[in-house]
Formats: sequence, C-alpha cells, structure tokens
Amino acid sequence: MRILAVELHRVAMPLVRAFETSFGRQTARDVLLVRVRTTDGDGWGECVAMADPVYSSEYVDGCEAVIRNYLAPALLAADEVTAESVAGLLHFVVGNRMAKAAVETAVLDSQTRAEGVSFGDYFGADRDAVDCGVSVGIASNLDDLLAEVDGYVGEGYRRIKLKIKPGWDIEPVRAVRDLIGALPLQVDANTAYTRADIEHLARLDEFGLLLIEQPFVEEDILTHIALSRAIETPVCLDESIVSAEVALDAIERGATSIVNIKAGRVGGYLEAVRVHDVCAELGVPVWCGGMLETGVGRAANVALAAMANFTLPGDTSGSSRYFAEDLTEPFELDDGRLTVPTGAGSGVEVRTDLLADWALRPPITLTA
Ligand code: NPQ
Ligand code: MG
Repeated sequence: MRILAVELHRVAMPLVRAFETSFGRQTARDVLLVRVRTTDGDGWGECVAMADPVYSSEYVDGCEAVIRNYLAPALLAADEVTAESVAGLLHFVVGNRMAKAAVETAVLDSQTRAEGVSFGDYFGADRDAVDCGVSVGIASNLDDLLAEVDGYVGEGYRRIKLKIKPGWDIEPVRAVRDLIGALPLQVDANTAYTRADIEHLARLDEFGLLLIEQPFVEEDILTHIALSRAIETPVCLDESIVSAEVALDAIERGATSIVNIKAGRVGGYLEAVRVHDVCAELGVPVWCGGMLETGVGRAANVALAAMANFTLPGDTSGSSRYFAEDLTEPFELDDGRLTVPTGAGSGVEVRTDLLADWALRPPITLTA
C-alpha cells in the first residue's frame, strides 16, 4: 500500500473515577489517535502515552511532535508500506516506541481490514475470549478501597491488582486478601521502591500474591534480581521491558519470572508478539498490560491476550472500568472474560461523531 495521509486526533475522555498510582492521580485520559488513509483503505491506532512523562519518558504532546516531524513524513515518502515494513522505515528514529506503535497499529489495521483478516488471526490467537483482571488505584482509606474492590469482584473480574507505594502496601494487601479469599491478587509499584525496601517487600510473601510488578526504576535490573532472590512472590517487570531483547536479558539474569506485555511500550504489536514468543520459549508466562485504552486500543489488546502464552489474566478490563461511554462499541465482561473481536482488522468501529464531539482540537492532516 501507499500512505496517502496521516491524521492526528486528540480526545479528552473523562474517567469514571480518579485513578491514583505511585506516580500521580489521573482524572481524565488525554488520548492521541492516529488514522492512516491508504491506497488499501483506512486504519486506526491508539497512542498509549500519558499527558505527562510520569509513567514513561514519552508523553502525548511529544508523541504527536515525533509523528508529525519524523514518523509520518517517512511513511508518506515511502513507495510501498506494509505493517511488517513500518519498524524498518522508522528505525532511524531512536526510541519513541509509543509513537511508533500507534503508527504501526494504524497501518496494520488498514492492511488486515483490506485482507479481511482479524487481529486475532494475524497474531495467532488460540482462544475466542480472554480472562480479565482489573487494576485498582491507591485509595484515600481502606474502607473506600474495599468498597471499590468488592464492586469489581461482583462484576466478575478474575484477578485484582492493587497499586502500591511506600506507606500503602502491607495493610491494603492484607485487607483485600481477607475480603477476596482465594481470588488471584497481585500488586504494582510503578517503580516507587528502592534497594533498601527489599526486606519490607518480602513481607508481602504471606499473602500468596501472583506477582509483584516493577518495584524499582526501569533501568535497575540488578535490584530486581536481588529482590527475586529474597522473596517467594514472583517478580514481574513492566516499565523495564521495552523490547524482546531486553525481555530475554532480564529473564536470563533472573530479574523477572513473569512478563507484562504492553504493545505501546515495546514499539507495537509485532514486537509484542516477539516478546510473547521469546517468553514462551523460555517457559515464562506473560499477561497483557493496560494503559487506560479506549476501545481502539482495547480491541487490539484483547486479540493479543488471546495468544497461547498469555496464561495470566490481563489488565484488559471492560470499557466501563474507565469510561462512561467508549469511542467504539463498548467491551463488556461476560463471566469475567472479554470476547476477542472477529471482524477484519481491530474489528471495532470508531464512533467519529463522538470523536468530533470530544475533540480537544481539530484533527491535523499530514500529506506527502
Ligand atoms: C501499569 N496501567 O500497569 C499501568 C499504569 C498506568 C492499568 O495499571 C493514564 C494513562 C493513566 C496510562 C495510570 C494500569 C495511567 C496509565 C496508570 C497507565 O503500570
Ligand atoms: Mg505496571
């Protein structure tokens, strides 16, 4: 195909409840969506970067600038583009994986729609529905936390993940474990701890957690190795895993025994499939992370999470966990699972009326 135009859409989506993590409190999702118009038809991709550079160094205004000034011009100048050739065409730009992922996903959506192939089939999904977990933010007190968790249990979620930070860890985990009994439970620190906290974190062993996610800063593989040796609970990297090579390195060094896969963080769904494959070969289970995606990104995540080695429930929650109304047809839990879309491409349609209503500014159209 040839890329005829790249459109950049910005939408502000209010969250149904504030989401607090160790890096801050979010009340709205400021989303960048990319539409490619090609000789084979249109495709959509969602950029997972946040409004501020607090989870990753990438953030939404930066992604927009990188796409506008570098990524889109490179694709618009190419005679022939396929989803499989995007990474090579964009290789001259260092890093900026979330920006690259959004563009590559839009091309993949266009290509697979034209071929009549679903994302699930393209990725090699081996099931038609995926087990869902939910990520629960830091609350202002234990009563509020338990009420929120109780609501999600009632909705059928198959795994609870608690956000933790120093001062909000042992007691919330104990209270939630007492509430939910044997339901799978895990925690995510988003890099909030240091080497001095290893003994403290080992106290989490008594709660039978599935895993502890990213306690230390993303560059610090060594301290994750030290923690893995000091606790029974499996250590799982999120922020640190930016490619299949890094995943292989972290696994072989004993820093992580389970891997969180987020396509945006690793530069796209093609690389996410490679991370899955590397982990599968080494016998390391994976699960699908989440970045408060709209239906556009959620559809692709659910298809990815249907691959064989995604053996733990993902942060693939229903649309209503985050949004009163989604940008696509909503994803709704059925017995704690989401159904993998079967239509061509991502299998969902963007509600362009809502996109226009909620737009932060008119779309930007880039052409050759
Ligand atoms: C994680 N996600 O696993 C991330 C962190 C995260 C579902 O816990 C706006 C956009 C707010 C992206 C808050 C979950 C966010 C965000 C948290 C990502 O580490
Ligand atoms: Mg995480």
